[in-house]
Amino acid sequence: MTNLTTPQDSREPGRIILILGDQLSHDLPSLQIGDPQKDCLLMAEVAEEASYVPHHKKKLAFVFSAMRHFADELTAAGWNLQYVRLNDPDNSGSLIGELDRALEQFTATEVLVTEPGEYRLREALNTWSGPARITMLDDSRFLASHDMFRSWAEGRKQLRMEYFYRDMRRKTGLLMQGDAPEGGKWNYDSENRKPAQNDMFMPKPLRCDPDRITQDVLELVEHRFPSNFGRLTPFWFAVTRAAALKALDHFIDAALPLFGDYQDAMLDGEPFLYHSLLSQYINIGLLNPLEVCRRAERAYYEGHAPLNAVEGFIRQIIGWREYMRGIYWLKMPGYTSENALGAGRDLPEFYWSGETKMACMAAAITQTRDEAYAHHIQRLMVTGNFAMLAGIDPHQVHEWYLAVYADAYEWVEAPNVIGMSQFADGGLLGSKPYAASGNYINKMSNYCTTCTYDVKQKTGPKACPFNPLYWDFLIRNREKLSKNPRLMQPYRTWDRMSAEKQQEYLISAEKVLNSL
Ligand code: FAD
Ligand code: DLZ
Ligand code: SF4
Repeated sequence: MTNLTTPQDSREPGRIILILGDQLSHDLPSLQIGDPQKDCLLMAEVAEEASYVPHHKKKLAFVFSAMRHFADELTAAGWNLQYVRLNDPDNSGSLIGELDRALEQFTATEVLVTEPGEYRLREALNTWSGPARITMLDDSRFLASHDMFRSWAEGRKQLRMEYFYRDMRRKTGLLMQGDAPEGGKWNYDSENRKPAQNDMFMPKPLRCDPDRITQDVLELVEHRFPSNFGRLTPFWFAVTRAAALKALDHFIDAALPLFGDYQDAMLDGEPFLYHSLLSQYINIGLLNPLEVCRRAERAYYEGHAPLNAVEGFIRQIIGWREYMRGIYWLKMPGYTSENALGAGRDLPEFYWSGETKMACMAAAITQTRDEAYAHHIQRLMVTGNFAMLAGIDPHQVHEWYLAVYADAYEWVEAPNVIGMSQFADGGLLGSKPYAASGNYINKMSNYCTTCTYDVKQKTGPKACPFNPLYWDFLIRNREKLSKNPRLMQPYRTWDRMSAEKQQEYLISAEKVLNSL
């Protein structure tokens, strides 16, 4: 660890450049304009960031280890860097406190920081009244600036991702032939909804052995956060850019060709399928989203992966990921407290233990506990769907997701949870709630084959809980949802049911809810 010193030979005071734990990119704007001869870098592991939600142990280890490796790279590149460890005796516990402390040691009139990803931290820095002025730079690692997104959103009745995505294709030129999309269509999702089979070859994600730095961090996390959720070991995430680039190559070679086909599939015992597991590396800054997309695009033009896979993959990154960030900054503050459906039930304890007889929920939660990972359909259609059907308080659901995934930062997690998954923003993001009965899960997975419950039974003690909860959800929210054109059909189906059948559904749902 180095201490900040004012360089002897500088005629004018340098700046302090604060690098946050998810800004581990050598092309970070503040590093690009910083001067290694004069400026000092500050990185700090602090209790406040480590505990604003009870992060998964693997997520904590990932962030701290990647921060330490990145700090070593910056020092080797000639920067004067102060790195504060979590257990340093003088650690004040917050990033603002560490900034104040650094300014006691290093004369600086300016603090340079790339805009934090989360509103909370941006506010803390913007309202800081320390002895230097803060200059906040736009985060150029995103394609759409706040202004660009705001002007795209302005005047639109509905903010549909698909149209935003097309603009991002035009802006980047990814999979474009002049003004036209490659292959003649913008979106190949209709080819991407196949269920997976047990006997398919499943590529495993690249696993990296922990080095000395990671081992120290693993000990630190176990010691400081013994009762946090999640299994700490085996720990195999990449924690450097070099290793993350290998993980990217591995995904492109082994999984991308079938990524599209099985994107929505779920299979017991196969937590990763053909997914990339790159979100934690992109979000923390080890990989640049555009370089990831260009790499996938190359695989298409070299004939290694088909268009449905490559287009689908690129859409997730330049479409959904950028769009989610745009929504977050458009709607904060206040977005994380939205609760359009007035849901108020507490998050069931089994979200932390995985102890439930519902096989799909147990699989998604135990996998989350073990890997700090679940893929999109598990997050959306299993744990998210259940929470929405059961009427769980969306803020509690939001805090759970923010804590348990290695890739979770509020700017991307909150729109996915509050908006896409819980419909708590009243439909800003989705044209209808992602509500589904057990039938959907049965179609897209093999979980139901080993479940205590029977997915075919609609009511009664053996019935799949998703079945009565689905109807209960629609009826509970009839006033708010029945005018939605995409829900007309289910409401008509309900109205055609006999009163006894309706009653059976509602009684079964009540029993499930009372047992939570
Ligand atoms: P892949 O399936 O391989 O997808 C490729 C990449 O596309 C991902 O790495 C990611 O960068 C991007 N991507 C895909 N879908 C989305 C999306 N909906 N929003 C933003 N980026 C997307 N993603 C996060 O990065 N952090 C979160 O905290 C997060 N929380 C979520 C919560 C819920 C309820 C839901 C439904 C989705 C959430 N997502 C989140 C989106 C998505 O589930 C993850 O990005 C994805 O599962 C990460 O795994 P992967 O890298 O294997 O993704
Ligand atoms: C997620 C996280 C954690 C667990 N710890 C730290 C930390 O100790 N120091 C730090 O600078 N950043 C950490 N982070 C990432 C920040 O929470 C993240 O930069 C903000 O949430 C903004 O996205
Ligand atoms: Fe999940 Fe219902 Fe299938 Fe059981 S029967 S795995 S609860 S969908």
